[in-house]
Amino acid sequence: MPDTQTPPFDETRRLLDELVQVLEPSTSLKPWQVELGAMEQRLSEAVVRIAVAGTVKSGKSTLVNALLHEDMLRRGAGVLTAALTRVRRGKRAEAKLRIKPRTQVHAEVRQAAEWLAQISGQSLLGDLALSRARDRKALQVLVDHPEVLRRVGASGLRENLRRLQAFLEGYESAKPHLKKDGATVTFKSSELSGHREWVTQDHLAVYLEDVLLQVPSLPHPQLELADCQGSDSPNPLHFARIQEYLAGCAGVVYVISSRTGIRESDLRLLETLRRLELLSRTLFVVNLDLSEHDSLEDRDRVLAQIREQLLPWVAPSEPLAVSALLELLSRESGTDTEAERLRVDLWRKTSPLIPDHEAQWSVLQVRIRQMAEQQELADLQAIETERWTRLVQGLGGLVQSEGEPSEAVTVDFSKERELAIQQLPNALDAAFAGVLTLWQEGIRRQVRQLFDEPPLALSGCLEDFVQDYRLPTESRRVDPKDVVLGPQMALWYQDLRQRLLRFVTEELNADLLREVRKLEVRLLEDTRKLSMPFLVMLRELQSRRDEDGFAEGPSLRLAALTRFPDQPLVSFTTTLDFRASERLQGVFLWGKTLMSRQLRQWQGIAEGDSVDFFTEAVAEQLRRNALTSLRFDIQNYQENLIHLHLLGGLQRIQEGVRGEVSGLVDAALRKLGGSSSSVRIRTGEEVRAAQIHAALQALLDAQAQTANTS
Ligand SMILES: Nc1nc2c(ncn2[C@@H]2O[C@H](COP(=O)(O)OP(=O)(O)OP(=O)(O)O)[C@@H](O)[C@H]2O)c(=O)[nH]1
Ligand SMILES: [Mg+2]
Repeated sequence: MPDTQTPPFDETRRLLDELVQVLEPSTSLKPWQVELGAMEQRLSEAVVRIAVAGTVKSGKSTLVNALLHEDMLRRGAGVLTAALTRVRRGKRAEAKLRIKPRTQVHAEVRQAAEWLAQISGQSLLGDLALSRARDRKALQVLVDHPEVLRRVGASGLRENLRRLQAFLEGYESAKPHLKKDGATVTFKSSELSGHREWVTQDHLAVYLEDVLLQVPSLPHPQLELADCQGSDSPNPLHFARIQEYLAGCAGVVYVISSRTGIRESDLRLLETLRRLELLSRTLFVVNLDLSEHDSLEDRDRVLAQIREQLLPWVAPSEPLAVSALLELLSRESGTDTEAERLRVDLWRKTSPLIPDHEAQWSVLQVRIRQMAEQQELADLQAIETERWTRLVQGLGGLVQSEGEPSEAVTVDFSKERELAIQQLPNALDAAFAGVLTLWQEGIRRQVRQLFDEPPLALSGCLEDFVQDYRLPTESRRVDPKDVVLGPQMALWYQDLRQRLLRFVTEELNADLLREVRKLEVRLLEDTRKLSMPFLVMLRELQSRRDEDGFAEGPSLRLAALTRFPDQPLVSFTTTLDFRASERLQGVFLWGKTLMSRQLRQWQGIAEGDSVDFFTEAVAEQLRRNALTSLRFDIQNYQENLIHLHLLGGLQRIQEGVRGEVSGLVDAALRKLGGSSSSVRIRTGEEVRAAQIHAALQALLDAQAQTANTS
């Protein structure tokens, strides 16, 4: 997106500062200054998100680095962290690492430890804290427990074990940054590369919530590129995070390694893109390994195969083929290894694919720019430009440099009219308040529908899944006594939970996220309808009062003005994982009582029959427990969605609209002779004022010209 679309804020601010010197001391320019700041803020916060996604080791990080012309992101990162790295443009290179809040770290440690404790038959302290050396020692004993190590293959256990190990190992380094509400660690200038250690080493990465890189070399000012984790990480939560990010994306760059082509593990990512309706905004990029393909024919064969594999998803598509590593190492980077350098030198000398790579790389850059120049952002820029025009015109009005105040400024409005205008923001508030109850009802009903009724009917799907759950087949060989007294029950519950998480991530999340986005759009539409008459009224009033007239914003601009606030959508998987360990504790204790009763009943029943009967009874009990906790999770998710996300978001939109209305009201009142007629320029400074006026006028003309030419 060209920079010229942004109004010249700096210049306007400079002129404002000069105006302060020229005008009477009693004239406050504070509101104008605040308004200008707010415009810039809104624009700087508006981003177009593009996710760089693909399976593990397809070359995503290498591609992002190549786009930045620098080895900023660590290539070949581990899989334990679920934090994706967002890259934005900043004046200076900087890495901001958000560290998880202390309570979250404790909850995660506790959750992992809980599983291990159940399995090793140990009991855990009530208030386990990483900050106590004694507790860390106890956790270490748990991690090294022979029983845990013996059963490490069980579903989900290895993941918990690795997580707990990582927390313990990284504790000393993370300790200074563990704060109640989380903390941000910033790496700048010469220390910048220090952030890599945090991202790549599991024992540090496990403490990370989120990574934000700011780099001057990002090609577009309002682009956010996200380097996602490999989509085939075995932990369903990692994939859920990727889905959550994708749900708010404008486009996707999908990286496929030419070494592997489309694999089984690509299918679920493709399916997610399809369900989120992102396939049409996905750019497929084949990362060519130049060591693998020594002729054009060979490359074309690989590309043809990939194209064919993609056919069921996107038809007909021509993936771009580039070598991210070649592109990256062709620039000065400094962190590449000797082996890499030699490899690239060899490619440069021998590979017949280089000219094509160069052409395709240019296309890739253009396509990314096109994705970034997305309508939504263009709309937002148009709105801010319109506001800025109003502001500069208003300032121009203050500087009556060319003699007499114009007719328009002195036109008299009746007091009633002025009062009516003043009342507009309050009237809008009243209108919002009036429909809020209705909205609340509507939102509640629609969120419930997602779970209870077609087309999604998620509750039914979830219940079916749980009802169909069977214990792993080897369970038949388990001695009932093991279940009651040993770790078996915990392992089974863990197994069910893991499968459920995977099912939700793969089958339900994407549909749910998409539907919630649609719900947001409908709510925006309602808000727009409601606020429209107020804005139209004010605009009309303004345009009639204003000599030059206003570039009238079509209703589309209003839709963009009331975009849903930039809040990540939380997927159901995340809620499902929340407090799972506490629930386990309850289930486990409860299960134990039940099972000991059952065991007593079976004393005396013939051996062979009892085992089958017993495992079926356990499975039934697990299913019932799981259903109870699932219903609780659904309710929890719905409440958060309704209150924190939708209603909270609506409130922020309303504040935005109200701000807009108040701004227009102020401007209208100023025109009605309020402040402008009282402004007098001090003698002797009129020449300066005339210059300022001319400068403001020139700014407006220049802006109008760029708008016409672009
Ligand atoms: N030989 C060869 N190596 C490559 C190529 N592209 C990337 N690599 C290397 O492969 C490794 C993995 O690349 P990454 O860019 O980290 O892959 P990724 O998709 O980000 O991997 P994850 O984040 O772990 O999913 C790095 O060491 C890269 O330097 C290529 O075209 N050829
Ligand atoms: Mg990577």
